[in-house]
Amino acid sequence: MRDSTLFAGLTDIVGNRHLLTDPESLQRFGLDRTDFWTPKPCAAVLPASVDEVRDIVRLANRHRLAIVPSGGRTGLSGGAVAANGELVLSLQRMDSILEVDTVGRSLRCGAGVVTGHVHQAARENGFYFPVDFASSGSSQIGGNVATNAGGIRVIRYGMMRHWVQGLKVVTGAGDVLDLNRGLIKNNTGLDFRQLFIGSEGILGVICEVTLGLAEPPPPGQVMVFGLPDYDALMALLGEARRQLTLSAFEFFSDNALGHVLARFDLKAPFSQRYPCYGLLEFDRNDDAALSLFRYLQEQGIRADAVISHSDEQVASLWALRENITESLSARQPWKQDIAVPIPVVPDFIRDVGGLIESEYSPLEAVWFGHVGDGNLHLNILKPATWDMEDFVAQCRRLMMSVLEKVQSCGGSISAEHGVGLLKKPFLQYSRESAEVELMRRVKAAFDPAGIMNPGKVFD
Ligand code: 2HG
Ligand code: ZN
Repeated sequence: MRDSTLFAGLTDIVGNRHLLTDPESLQRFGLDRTDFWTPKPCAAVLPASVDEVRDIVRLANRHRLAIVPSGGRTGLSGGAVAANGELVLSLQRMDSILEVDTVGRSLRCGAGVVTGHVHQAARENGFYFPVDFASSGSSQIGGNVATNAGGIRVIRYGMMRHWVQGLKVVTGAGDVLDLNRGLIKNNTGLDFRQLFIGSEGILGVICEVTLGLAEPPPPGQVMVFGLPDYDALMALLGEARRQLTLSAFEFFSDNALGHVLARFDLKAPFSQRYPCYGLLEFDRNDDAALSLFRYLQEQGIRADAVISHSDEQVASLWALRENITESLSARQPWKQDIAVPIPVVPDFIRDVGGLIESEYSPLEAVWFGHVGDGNLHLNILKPATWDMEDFVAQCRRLMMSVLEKVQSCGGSISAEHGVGLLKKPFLQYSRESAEVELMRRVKAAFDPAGIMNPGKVFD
């Protein structure tokens, strides 16, 4: 009975065509890029305006119906999973660039705009939007804000938070708030815009976003180094920051490269293999790049390097790094997205790698990520013969040890992917119980009925 009045109400708001209940849609809208849950939303609703979002949230409050806000569903922590009969509220029809202010250097758009379209709109207007990652062709700006997305250029440009100048949101109570209105300066008490950035849908629905735009960077160059160990990688990072204007400093382990080369038709960077690789992007500077290589030689580090001389070479070197996630997906990896203080990186990888080899064989650990930010992606691959249940049990046991190490070195259990469902059981390794209690109270202030993405981040 509830369903028929509810669905009639939703249809009144968005029209018949934009309320989806067929099995294929429920499957598609109920999942992000995680493999561990079975999608089971009651429906997916696709509003086209802030007013429609507001009306849906108010209706859901009356029906005590949980809402899962949904962007491009490229998340890796289960933040957009709907496995409990929730209503998925997709922003995909709110996909317009609403305004580009070329004097104030900002862009206002619907939350459903694909990240890559923001890059393109910025470029067409003579600017640059620097938050970028492998999934930018399908992720959406609202989801990027809700997860405070990071990606490959954080070392120079910071995370999404750095670029958000304004947000139009509908709170869980159904109020429309225009947060900061795109202003650069606005010291008028608590800045709720900041609370919504990284909130993973638990406070309300992000409907519109105003983003700052950057000056386009000078022409860039990419260099990949083959290195003997992680100490050499960190020596390279220190010197590269002295000599070059870096926009990315990434790394990957040799088995990560092996998976990419096995899956994609790409050329290995060197004739021999190295235990790890550093990928640097920087403002073109051939002399400094050469002197960086000489520096490694002077330090007695046996390294190899390749440098790009064309846009095609830039793309093919980046492909070695950006295709790692895709190359591993068939192995249903258990993903960790850890932040540690930069000086700790070599010992951390050695200790955790050693633990996995000695106590968790045949689990395979693949390391890569944004090492210039202290952000390590650890993917544990499921052995083909194991069933999922055994694999998850082993990974959870392993994660206890890994996350104890993260905690003891002052790191974070989620550098950029968020907590969602996947890391909820481990939140106490990064946040005090007093902090989690405060989060609960903040959520209750914005979402008194507790309908917004319940069960995500904390219970
Ligand atoms: C990346 O840096 C993404 O490529 C995905 O954050 C990381 O697949 C992963 O674990
Ligand atoms: Zn990443």
